[in-house]
Amino acid sequence: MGQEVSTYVLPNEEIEEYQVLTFLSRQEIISFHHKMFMELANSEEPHHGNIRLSSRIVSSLPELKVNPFRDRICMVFADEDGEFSFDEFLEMMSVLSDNAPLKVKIEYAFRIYDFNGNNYIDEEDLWTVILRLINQNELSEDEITSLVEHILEEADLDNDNFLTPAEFENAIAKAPDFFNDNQERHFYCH
Ligand SMILES: [Ca+2]
Ligand SMILES: [Ca+2]
Repeated sequence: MGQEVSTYVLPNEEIEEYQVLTFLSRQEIISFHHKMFMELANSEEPHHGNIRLSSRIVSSLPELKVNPFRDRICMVFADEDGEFSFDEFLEMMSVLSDNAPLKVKIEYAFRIYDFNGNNYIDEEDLWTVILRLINQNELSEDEITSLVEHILEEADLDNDNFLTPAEFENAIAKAPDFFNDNQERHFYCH
C-alpha cells in the first residue's frame, strides 16, 4: 500500500529555491521529491529535512541500477558518509537530467571517471572506465592499451599523460564514439 502523495510536504518557497539551484522544472522537483526521495525513504516524517538515503538505496533506482558507474555517481553526489540529503539527491538528478548543460555534465563526468582521485584522468582511470563500459572479453588487453593510447594521443595536449579538466572536455568533443555514445548510454541514463 503506497502512501498518499499528499502526505509529503514541500513548501512553495523551497520549490522556488530548488528551481534556482537546479536545472529542473517545478514539476520535476515535486515529482523527484514525492515519488522518489520520500517514497524511497519510507519514513513517517512528512518533510525531507532530517531524512538521509543510503547510496545503496539510491543506486537501486531504475535510473541508476544499470549504470556501470552508479557507485562513482553516488560517491560524487552523496555526503562523506555516503548518504543523500534531499538537496544532494536533487543535485544528482539535476546533473543527470537532459536540461543540464553539457559543460556541467562533463565537470561531473570528470570527477566520476577520476577513480584514483588525483584530479586528472590518467591511464589508470581510462583503463578502469573502459573495463566498466565493455562486456567481458569484448576487447583484448592489447586493444584496450591501444585505445587508451589513442585517447591520450588525441586529448593530452601537453603530452604529460594526464588529462586536465580542460583536456578532458576537449577529448569528449574529439572522441564522440567513445565518450558520447557510451557515456550517453551509461552515464546519462538514456
Ligand atoms: Ca585520476
Ligand atoms: Ca595533459
